[in-house]
Amino acid sequence: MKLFFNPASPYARKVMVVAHECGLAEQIERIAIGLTPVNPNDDLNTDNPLGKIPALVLDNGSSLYDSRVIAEYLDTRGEGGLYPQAGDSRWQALRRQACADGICDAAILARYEGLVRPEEKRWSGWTDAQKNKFRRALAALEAECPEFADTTDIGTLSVAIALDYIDFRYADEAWREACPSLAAWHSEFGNRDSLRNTMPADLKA
Ligand code: 99T
Repeated sequence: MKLFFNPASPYARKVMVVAHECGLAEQIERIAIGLTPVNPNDDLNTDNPLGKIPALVLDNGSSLYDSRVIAEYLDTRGEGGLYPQAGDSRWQALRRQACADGICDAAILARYEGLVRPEEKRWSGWTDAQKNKFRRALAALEAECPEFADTTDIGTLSVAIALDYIDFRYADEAWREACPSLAAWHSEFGNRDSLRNTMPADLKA
């Protein structure tokens, strides 16, 4: 399998975390590409018409995207057990994954506003609104932290990855002060091998 990948991407990292959890990491050849919405990559566009990473090219030549689809595919193929099969725990795991991905979506949109948009067209109201989205989501995770603190599934792994992404791109964001329970959980949960082995290089101790 070939994975269009970037070390900075929290979505690509989620895929690799699941691959590690499932024992499939060695079967994935990573193809690192850099891109933004206005600097697309032709090879990637062939396999994902949306031009986003991650995209996984299977051995039969077909491709899968986005990270949620790829992660569940790997979990099924590797029998990872990261997706509760029934009941409320399934929906809470999937909803936490959506919350974590939404934190990354908002953080990336705020980042692109400063990185990609021409300076004279930038709008601080947009950036602030995106940051408010991820701050509200972090506050919600702080409130529910006792409910998921002892759980390892696609939801909690995604939350840990989103928190690392905030650290990576928004080092000045004082989320630990605002979310002490989440910070304590993150510090402990982040010791899992799958998370340690996929940490963005700039964040490694
Ligand atoms: O939007 C684009 O055209 C290029 N951006 C991406 O490909 C980002 C890279 S993270 N990926 C996604 O937005 C994928 C989201 C999708 N819902 C999924 O796979 O879950 C780059 C982060 C950074 O550089 O800081």
